Amino acid sequence: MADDLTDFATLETIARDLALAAGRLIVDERPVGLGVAATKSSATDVVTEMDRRSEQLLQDELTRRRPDDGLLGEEGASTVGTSGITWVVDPIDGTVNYLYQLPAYAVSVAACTGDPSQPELLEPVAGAVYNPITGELFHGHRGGGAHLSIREVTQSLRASQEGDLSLALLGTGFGYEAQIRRRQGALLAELIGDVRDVRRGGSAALDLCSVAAGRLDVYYESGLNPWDRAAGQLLVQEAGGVVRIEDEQPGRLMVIAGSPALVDELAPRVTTR
Ligand code: LIP
Repeated sequence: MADDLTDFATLETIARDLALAAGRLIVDERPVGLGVAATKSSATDVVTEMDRRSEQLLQDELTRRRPDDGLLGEEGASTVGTSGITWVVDPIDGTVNYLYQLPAYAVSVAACTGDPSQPELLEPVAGAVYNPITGELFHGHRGGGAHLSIREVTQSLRASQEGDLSLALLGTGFGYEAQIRRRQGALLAELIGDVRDVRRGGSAALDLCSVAAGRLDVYYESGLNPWDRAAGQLLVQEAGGVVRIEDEQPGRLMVIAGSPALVDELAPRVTTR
């Protein structure tokens, strides 16, 4: 790239446009009586027709605006590009919240560099996460900082610098498979007495944005897919937070994000599984 920051800023603008468009779609065109169109890893890992329509909109827009880029989407979109940029998108992150009409779901759009054959290792360089219910648009690019725009007002984001775990507001989430959830619940039971309190929002993308905004001091979750975390992890880093992605166990990654001190303290406690 001739001028990375300029190009990254251009990619951020595209990510913002797409997240807004897909976010408006999933609210404005949500059918009455929306049901489950399909399930994936378990009976509770649901897909709706709006997940699919949102991803189709993202794919169509990226084909139009960035025809040489690659694409990886939660609902199956998968194309290898020639530009060195791969878009990693979650058309609705927090699908269960969306299905239940809990106002904590988002469209997550990230532009990444790296080898698309190893999606877990893709590096986000620009991204946007949009909650269409609150109107919060989190966005940023590598070297450009992290920001929150609500309608026409934009503010810079700064992650927590809390150093005391006992004062930390901790976020986490759980997988869709019962046996994994039991293990994740046991881990949380070990931690809950050591922190201020716990929040489980139901959207990793929004949880990571909460870390970037200082609304959570630290967050951990295992089993996330690249599309759940790509945009949010970039925003945490651009807001002065730290993101560590380590093996919880072979083949299953753990994401820990937050203030440097808390990530250092929490990481060994959540990865010795
Ligand atoms: C969700 C994540 C959330 C996790 C859920 C689910 P989805 O993604 O954002 O953090 O706890 O189990 O994986 O399935 O709504 O795109």
